[in-house]
Amino acid sequence: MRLPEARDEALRQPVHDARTAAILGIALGVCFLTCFLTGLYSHVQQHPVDWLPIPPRPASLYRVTQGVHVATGFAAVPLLVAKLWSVYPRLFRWPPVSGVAHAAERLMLVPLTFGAVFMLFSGVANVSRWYPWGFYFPAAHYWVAWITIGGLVAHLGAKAAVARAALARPGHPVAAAAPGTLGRRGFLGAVAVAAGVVTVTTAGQTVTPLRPLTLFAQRRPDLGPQGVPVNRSAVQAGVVEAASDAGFRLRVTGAVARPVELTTGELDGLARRVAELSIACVEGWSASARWRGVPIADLLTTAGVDPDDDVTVRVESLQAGGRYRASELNHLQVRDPDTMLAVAVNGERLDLDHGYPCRLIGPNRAGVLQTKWVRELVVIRT
Ligand SMILES: Nc1nc2c(c(=O)[nH]1)N[C@H]1C(S)=C(S)[C@@H](COP(=O)(O)O)O[C@H]1N2
Ligand SMILES: [Mo]
Repeated sequence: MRLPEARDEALRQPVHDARTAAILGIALGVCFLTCFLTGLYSHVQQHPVDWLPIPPRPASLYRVTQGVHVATGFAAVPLLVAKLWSVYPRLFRWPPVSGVAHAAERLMLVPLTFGAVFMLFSGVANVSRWYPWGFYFPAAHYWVAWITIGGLVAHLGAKAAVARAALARPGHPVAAAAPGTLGRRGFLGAVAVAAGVVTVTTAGQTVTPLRPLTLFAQRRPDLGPQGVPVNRSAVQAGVVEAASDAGFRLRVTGAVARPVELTTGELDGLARRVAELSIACVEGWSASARWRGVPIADLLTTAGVDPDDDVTVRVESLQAGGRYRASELNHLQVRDPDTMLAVAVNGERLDLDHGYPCRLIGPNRAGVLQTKWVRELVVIRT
């Protein structure tokens, strides 16, 4: 069979018709937009902007948004494969374009398709801690997201009318599948099952009841010292010696009336605040634990700073290098009594791998911002 006939024959199959493409497009669009918005939130957590300070409440917001981000990203993989399968015969239409507007519309499919494939591939690889590339993942993942969403919006605009018409018709006049091939229902059903299975086996890393089903998750949230996974160990961070040094002092410096220095024992004596808070990693796993620590606001008061003044705090780790050796607390987070330097977790002294002698833990913060092995709080007046 020659190509045009093969194409026309394929397009008559319900799995390749406009109705199937529209249904898959809607499912994929919902996944992508949800993934995009939760991704933007994660970006603003990690790259704070002055006009939109991240509030510390609700405490578990980031845990939910990032869980949804990773789950919708994973669910989109089978949906995208199905969508590309459904529309690929259209690639061979002849002539390829029927005018300038149509040419522009088809051209926008290039950033949309490559962007979508890149986003899902890089996201899944990142969650699997596989980095087969030379670029910095968060920056690439962020910028290609805008390109992809741009392509998606253009595509939605171009296809809205066609999709609406295809959905309004109850079925294609020639909707019967060729013998031995899948009909629309069978195909969409299989795709839905695949997306569901992928979601359920991924979400276990953050939704406790699904934990036994965890398959596509790199972390079981309950594995690790003190029932919390470890992202970077003390050995990997090169802090074993500094963190175990009996001469350790936590320092509060910067715009303070009285600089403060506290020994590990003094910190422990001040650590009377207990809160149930979660570590919610950008990679989608999360784990809740009971932390005991000293509220940052108390440490500021000791240093002669009124935490109700507009101050931010830079939290510095003993770790010498690495991207996550420091983080910032905005003025809202500084005032929250549960934003603290923890010295104990789940009733035990903090494990070296969880940040002994003390680590930052606060409500509604991305895991990367929960700095471990804290040595200094630098107060900044805004
Ligand atoms: N100093 C330092 N703190 C750090 C990190 C790091 O690499 N160095 N990793 C962060 C990341 S990415 C996460 S998810 C949490 C994990 O904390 P945990 O290992 O106690 O679970 O610690 C954060 N704090
Ligand atoms: Mo993380």
